[in-house]
Amino acid sequence: MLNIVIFGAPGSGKGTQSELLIKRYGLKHVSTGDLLRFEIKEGTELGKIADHYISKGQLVPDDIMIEILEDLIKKNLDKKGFIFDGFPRTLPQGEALNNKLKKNGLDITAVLSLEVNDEALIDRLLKRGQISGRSDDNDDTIKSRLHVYHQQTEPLKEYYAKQNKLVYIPGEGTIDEVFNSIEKAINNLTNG
Ligand code: B4P
Repeated sequence: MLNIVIFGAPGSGKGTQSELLIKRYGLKHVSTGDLLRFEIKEGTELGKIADHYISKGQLVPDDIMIEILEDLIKKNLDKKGFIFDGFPRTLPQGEALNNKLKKNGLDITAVLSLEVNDEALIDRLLKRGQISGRSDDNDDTIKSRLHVYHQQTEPLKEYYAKQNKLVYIPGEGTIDEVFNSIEKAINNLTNG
C-alpha cells in the first residue's frame, strides 16, 4: 500500500496536489479540511463545532480529529493506499496516525512537505478568498493560521525526519512543476 502524507502550511497546495495524486495513483483521499467544510455546510453538530475554530484560524481539537481519522481508515482498508491531506496537524495527531496504521499492519510510505514561503502563501490564500467565500481566507485569519502552523504543525517535520519519512518538495513553481517533483519523489521511493 502507498500511504502518503501531503504536508505543508495553509495554501501550500496540499488540496491541489492531492487531486492530481488521486488521478495518478488511485489512492483514497483523506482531506480533513474538506470533511469539516462538508459538515459545516450541512449544519451538523460537528460542523458547528468545527466552524467555531476554523473561522478563527484555529485547529479543531485533537480528540475530535483523531476519532474522525480512525473511522476513515477503518472504512477504507480495502483501498490501494491513502493520501492524508491536512492530517496530521499536531504531534498527537501524528502519533495517532502512526498507531492506527501500525495496528492494521500498515505504515506511512513518505511525508511530502510542500515548501512555500509565507509571503506567497498569504498571496495565494487572499486570491482564493476572493472566489471561494471561505470564512478562513481573509487577512486576519490567514495570519493566525500561519502562526498556528509554525507553532503546532511544523514540529511534525522533525518527528518525521527522525523516522526517515520526510521528503522536501519545492512548492513555489507552477502546479505542474510541483506535481513533477512529487512524481519523481514517489518513483524514487517505490523503485528504490
Ligand atoms: P485545509 O482544507 O486542509 O486547507 P488549507 O491548509 O487551507 O489549504 P491547502 O494547502 O490544501 O491549499 P490549496 O491546495 O487549496 O484546512 C482548513 C482548516 O480546517 C484548517 O485551517 C483547520 O482549522 C481545519 N482542519 C483541517 N484539518 C485539520 C486537522 N487535522 N486538525 C485540526 N484542524 C483541521 O491551495 C491554496 C490556493 O493556492 C488555491 O487557490 C490554489 O489554487 C493555489 N495554488 C495551489 N498550488 C499553487 C501553485 N503551485 N502556484 C500558484 N497557486 C497555487
